Amino acid sequence: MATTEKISHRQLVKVSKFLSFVLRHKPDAIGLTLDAQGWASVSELIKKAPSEMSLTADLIRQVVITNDKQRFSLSEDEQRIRANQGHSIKIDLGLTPKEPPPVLYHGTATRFLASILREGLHPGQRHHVHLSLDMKTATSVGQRYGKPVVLQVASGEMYRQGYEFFLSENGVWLTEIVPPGFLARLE
Ligand code: HQG
Repeated sequence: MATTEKISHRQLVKVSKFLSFVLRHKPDAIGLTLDAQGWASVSELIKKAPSEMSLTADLIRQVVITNDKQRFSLSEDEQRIRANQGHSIKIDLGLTPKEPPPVLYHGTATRFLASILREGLHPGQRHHVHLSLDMKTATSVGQRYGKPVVLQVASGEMYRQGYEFFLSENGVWLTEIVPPGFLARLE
């Protein structure tokens, strides 16, 4: 029983990584087409996915439902799927600007700190800078690249000065850039 669960968890993670790759970064890799809002046809995705994914509509639904960060959304009729954030390809998520909480957090690795405090936060390959609502989430985001460090972002002040913020479907705050003057390092 435990083995079955383990394999199935591993399969869910494998499919989640595959979906992140094609829906956020490289639909071309399997000849998939996304529309302007980032949606892909579920049947086309199943047809074009590598056979080792053993992709089915049911497996896709399981990944969407169980995903730890709720990375994907299915359309109501379950015919289409998209990633909720994190894209490097140009798509329009159709998010409306929204007033952020007074403070947000950005987790990064210590080796990026000097550059960030000098230049501010830049989106890099992605569309937006990603900000977290709490320090715990920010710490785990930072851990992906090395020894984590958390920066506090004066999002309320930025908003008052005219910077736009968006809240993704899965609770990640997005903004275009964060100039260094709105950043403070947390110990
Ligand atoms: C850093 C994950 C030097 C920035 C997470 C980050 C997130 C700079 C890296 C989502 C810099 C970009 C996004 C500057 C920014 N100088 N380094 N001026 N400005 N950086 O992966 O925010 O699991 O593109 O600090 O949970 O780490 O994929 O962004 O370290 O929500 O769903 O450049 O990805 O979600 O890295 O992560 P990323 P991120 P998923």
